[in-house]
Amino acid sequence: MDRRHITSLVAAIAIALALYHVKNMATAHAANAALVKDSSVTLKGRVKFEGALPHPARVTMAAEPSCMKLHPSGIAAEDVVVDPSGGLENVVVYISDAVSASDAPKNEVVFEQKGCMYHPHVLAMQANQTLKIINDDPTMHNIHPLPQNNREWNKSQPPGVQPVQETFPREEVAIPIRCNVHPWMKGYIAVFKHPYFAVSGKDGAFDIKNLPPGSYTLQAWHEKFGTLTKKITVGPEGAGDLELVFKAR
Ligand SMILES: [Cu+2]
Repeated sequence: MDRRHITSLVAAIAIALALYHVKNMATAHAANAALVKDSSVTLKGRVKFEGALPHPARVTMAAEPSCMKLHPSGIAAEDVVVDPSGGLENVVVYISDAVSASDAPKNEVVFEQKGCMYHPHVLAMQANQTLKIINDDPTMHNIHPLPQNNREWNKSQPPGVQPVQETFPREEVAIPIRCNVHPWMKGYIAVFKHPYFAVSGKDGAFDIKNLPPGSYTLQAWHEKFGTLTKKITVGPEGAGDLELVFKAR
């Protein structure tokens, strides 16, 4: 083997070693990324109400015959919805620390006008995520968000037209939504720049997914009962079964 061949051989070995090193680095990096992703947990809990409940309000739709036809004997207002075990529905539960913002998910969230009520009554979404508003009723609605930290608008939506598509660019808990035609229609939309939020279901249960372990401030917002704050520590197993209790004042 002459000197030229030896030089080429040494160069080839050096390149192979370098490639091997790069490959190892990439594997280690991927493993770290997987570790960070896999160590995130689901925060689970329940929101409850304790004490004497406010008198249940009813909505009557006498002012609008087409709505009245759908609910001839009226309908229970949705401002306070508590199940027999005390579970409080429609509470926005979220991490309130300044965690870094993340891109809006590609999927849209749907807010429906059906039976002259809003479905869901309380919606939570990410900033800049697409909000699709549907009118399922045979009557015209006029959807009117009343934000403090976003742009106010209102749009008429006659029956059978295309859904309204909108976004809210800034965080806000929560934006009241009203209908300029039907004063009993009340809903709320909470907007977050991160994905760590949930709305409590019928039994008051909530879960917040993919939360990295750490110390956080958890808040719960209800349209009538205000805001609760709780400091939590999320370990590799989560934070146990959290209970957030609103008490009668
Ligand atoms: Cu309406």
